[in-house]
Amino acid sequence: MISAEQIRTIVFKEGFAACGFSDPILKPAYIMHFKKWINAGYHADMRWMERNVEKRLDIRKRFPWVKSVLVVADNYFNHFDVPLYNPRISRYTLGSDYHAIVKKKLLNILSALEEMEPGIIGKVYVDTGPVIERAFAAQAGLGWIGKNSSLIVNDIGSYCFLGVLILNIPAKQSNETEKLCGNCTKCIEACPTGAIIEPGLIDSRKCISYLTIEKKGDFTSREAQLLNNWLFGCDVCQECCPWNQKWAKNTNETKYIDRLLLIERSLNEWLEITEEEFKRIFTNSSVKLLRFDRFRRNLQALMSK
Ligand code: B12
Ligand code: SF4
Ligand code: SF4
Repeated sequence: MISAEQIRTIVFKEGFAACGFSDPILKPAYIMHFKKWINAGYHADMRWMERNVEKRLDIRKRFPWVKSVLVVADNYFNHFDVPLYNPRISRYTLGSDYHAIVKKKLLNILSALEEMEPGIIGKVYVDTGPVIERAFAAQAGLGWIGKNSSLIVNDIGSYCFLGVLILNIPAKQSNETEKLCGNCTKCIEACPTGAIIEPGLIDSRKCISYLTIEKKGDFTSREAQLLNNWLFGCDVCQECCPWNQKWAKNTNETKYIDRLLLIERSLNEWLEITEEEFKRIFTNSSVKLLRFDRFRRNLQALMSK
């Protein structure tokens, strides 16, 4: 039987910053938290979050063979000075599509495990699957969930992507780590739109990340006022976090920063971009789902401020 230590060695060889094992069963507090979020309508128009809720809350319903969940974190941080007047672009959108990058590395891990132990079954998810990744990451001891609802990985911070490998082999659940937010409320105070309703509970309808990337159709005049100069995504509740200021270090994965020069563009330069150029810049980027019409909508909102 492969040991957890052997798996960890393979994981770190793939370049991940942290990993851990979780039991497939989520603790009741995480289940309650999710139900509270969805029942309040905080998922906005992300209707896919309403589907398969029972399967999302209990992955054994979809994968009856599951015995453990390997959770990984991939650091995407890169230090840069924020140009003062340009439209802001969140760090996670400055590189190539993380879904593909993290997925490929997890599939490499699965292949290595299959070679070592025939009969292993695994299923990889990065972001888009019916899995509450942050809850598994916390259970797997990677870090703690901050009041901004991000998973803050010990010694790394929260600028990291998560991915899971659902496995049919048992592994002892790592210990959950101590929550280090303490009395700090910086993220709640810094959020420009008041989207952090209470610690860990985000109202997507007010969240700039949702509005700029996920929301379909036009903005209401109220929504257009909320962008606070963000063109794609929003990092305010991470930038203000003392743990990111202390721990964040540059990623070794150059693909996560291969569009870094985009932060240099002024609003006027963005406005000149044609649909063809837009496609060229953002093909295989993490914002590939953002269509040109939504990009133009975001720009219009920034112009109207
Ligand atoms: C829907 C979604 C969004 C929505 C809603 C975000 C939200 N906070 O719910 C929107 C579009 C707004 C969004 C924004 C962002 N997202 Co997003 N998103 C997701 C997605 C697909 C599902 C999240 C979800 O289930 N939300 C519902 C809520 C209730 O669940 P949750 O926040 O994950 O919280 C669970 C636990 O953390 C826990 N919990 C949290 N707080 C507390 C407090 C208490 C007291 C308790 C008991 C439990 C608890 O309970 C919850 C349920 O189990 C995940 C991928 C995935 N499949 O998990 C990525 C994911 C969470 N997003 C990610 C990222 C990077 C972002 C952004 C930083 C992008 C950006 N820069 O613009 C922002 C951050 C905004 C924010 N403050 O959360 C990463 C997070 C990485 C990390 N280190 O945490 C993920 C994991 C994608 C990935 N694979 O890397 N996102
Ligand atoms: S991503 Fe921005 S808008 Fe959303 S909760 Fe964080 S600070 Fe608020
Ligand atoms: S800013 Fe403060 S409260 Fe918010 S996540 Fe960071 S440590 Fe926690």
